[in-house]
Amino acid sequence: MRRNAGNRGPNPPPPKSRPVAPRPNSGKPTGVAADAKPRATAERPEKSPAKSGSPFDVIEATFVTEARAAEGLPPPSCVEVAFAGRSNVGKSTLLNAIAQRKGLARTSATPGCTRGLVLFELALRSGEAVRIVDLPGYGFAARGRDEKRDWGAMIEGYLSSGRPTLAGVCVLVDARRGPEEEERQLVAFLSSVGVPFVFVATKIDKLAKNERFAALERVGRGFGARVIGVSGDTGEGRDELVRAMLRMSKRD
Ligand SMILES: Nc1nc2c(ncn2[C@@H]2O[C@H](COP(=O)(O)OP(=O)(O)OP(=O)(O)O)[C@@H](O)[C@H]2O)c(=O)[nH]1
Ligand SMILES: [Mg+2]
Repeated sequence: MRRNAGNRGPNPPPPKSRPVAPRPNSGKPTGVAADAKPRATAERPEKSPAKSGSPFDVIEATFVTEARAAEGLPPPSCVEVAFAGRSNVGKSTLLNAIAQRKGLARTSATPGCTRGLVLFELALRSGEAVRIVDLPGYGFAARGRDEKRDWGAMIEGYLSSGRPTLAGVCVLVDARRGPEEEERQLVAFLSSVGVPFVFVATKIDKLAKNERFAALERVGRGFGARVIGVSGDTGEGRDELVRAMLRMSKRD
């Protein structure tokens, strides 16, 4: 798989990677925020009742595992696209929109809902399969220092693990905020480890139609990066994002 093929930002020194201690992986979800909405499907694949006929429709969505370190993930077998971004940016909600399943990934209004590397497998109507990885959010100050450090190590450990199936990362940025220091660091880190990425501007439904173009420009400014505007709530941008994910997964 060809690396360094995605959007490349400026290349300051990467954040230091710390060794990640492997933990036993029970295959069961762990560490869930108190108000998290339950995942509906657990290990059982959820069949799609809809028959819209788009090749990007998900006909089967399966929870694979939740791990606390890259070493706890199953052996690489199917292309993976990971979703990274600060807490509450809408990663898990977007994964549900991509999977066309409401309760697959846990979502919550309380930041810090996702606490491990949560892996799902999607089978598309086109016959393609892709795994999506829900990552814990970063930049949530109300978490304890130790927990933030562990999450940082977990995310960096996974992204720099050299997993051959990791095709790229969707870097989520709230369309109303634009990228901040954490996003710059993440992009620099991805560039330093040679993992392709695309920018995804979330919660686009919160902006009026005539504000969106400028908001997307603001998200990509300074990175020369492609930006896809999405709403996990309304599904806007979902097909365009799935196309971008498949493109990343076909690069070699
Ligand atoms: N209006 C709107 N709200 C959204 C959208 N996506 C997510 N939200 C809301 O934002 C909050 C956080 O959503 P999550 O999907 O749990 O965010 P997350 O990035 O996975 O958060 P962590 O797991 O804590 O990192 C929830 O209250 C969602 O309902 C969106 O596209 N539009
Ligand atoms: Mg989440």
